[in-house]
Amino acid sequence: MDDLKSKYLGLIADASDEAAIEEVRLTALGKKGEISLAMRELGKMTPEERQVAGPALNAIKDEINSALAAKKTALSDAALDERLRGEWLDVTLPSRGRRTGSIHPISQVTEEITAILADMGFAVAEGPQIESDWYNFDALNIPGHHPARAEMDTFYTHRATGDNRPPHVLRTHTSPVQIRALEAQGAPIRIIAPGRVYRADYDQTHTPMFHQVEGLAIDKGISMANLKWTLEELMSAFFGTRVKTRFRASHFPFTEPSAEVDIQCRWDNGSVTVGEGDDWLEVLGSGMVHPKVLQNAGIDPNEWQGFAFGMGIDRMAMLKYGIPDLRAFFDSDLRWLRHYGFASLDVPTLHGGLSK
Ligand code: 2U9
Repeated sequence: MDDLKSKYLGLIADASDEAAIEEVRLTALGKKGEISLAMRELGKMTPEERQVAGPALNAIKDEINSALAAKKTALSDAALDERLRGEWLDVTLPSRGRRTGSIHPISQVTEEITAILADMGFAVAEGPQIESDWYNFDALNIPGHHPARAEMDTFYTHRATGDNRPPHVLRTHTSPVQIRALEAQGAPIRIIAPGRVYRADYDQTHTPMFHQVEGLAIDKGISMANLKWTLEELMSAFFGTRVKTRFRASHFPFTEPSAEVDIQCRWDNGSVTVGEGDDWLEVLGSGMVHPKVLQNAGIDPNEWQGFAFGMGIDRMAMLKYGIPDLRAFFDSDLRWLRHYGFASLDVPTLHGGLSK
């Protein structure tokens, strides 16, 4: 009995992994294990012999079982220790610096202009960038022979042969958004439409995609005086200083009368300062909405009238933040974006400041 016991305790001590332990267990205590077979022999013994051998075998069985369990625990503790030694981590080390992204100047300026006009009661309207001829041109009183409709300036969608649906255009201004909103909501209305627009033009001062904000206010008794105040306030709030404006008579198909709006500025050796000096810079188009445009949107021009205006966001961003090259806006150059970008949590508001 003692030999049996020391044999298995020795085997257990020598076992180096779980598989080896299991093998020892089967050899000793499995169905055909040595201890199990010995226990079966108990039946053939005399009662006296059995009284001695029974408890002794049971004691060996218990001892082997607890030696197996202890060895298993020891092995898994050792494995865990080994793993912890390999996966050791110094949590007191300083963290790695993480690059933060930045808000593009065009997004920033869109938010700034939106904050100023929202404070005056204008709501933001949005619409599709692929438009029908009707919403982009006809509804705005832009006739079929107008140069803006020439294929040279406008991106037309391509149609497969046999597709007879009328072609669409990439919107050339955000005015169709306002026609749709006016048609859907009726008058009175005060909305602005910021967004991407497309014109087939590419040089120093033009990119085929650029950004506009247009505004529209329709009510009873709206005049050019309301328009002039709104734009002067907008420019002063945007540039953060009192900015004089100058209205020059102009012509657009969708407004009558129409005016181009200049802001006061000064040029010194190639760079421009807004709100000072005796020079003028054209930044806005505007006018009283043409009666035909109101009619096209289902509004009675004898009852309602109002003003509209439009400006290029990209140009406003260049002016305010001294960005010299328009095309750099769309180069996705990370160094440029880090230099001209804005902190993502500095959301422009009138109370918090439009920009830091
Ligand atoms: C409706 C009626 C009238 C919007 C207007 C302009 C004048 C204008 C240009 C400024 C620079 C476009 O980005 S730019 O090239 N815009 O001169 N836009 S009035 O008139 C509207 C709009 C909607 C229903």
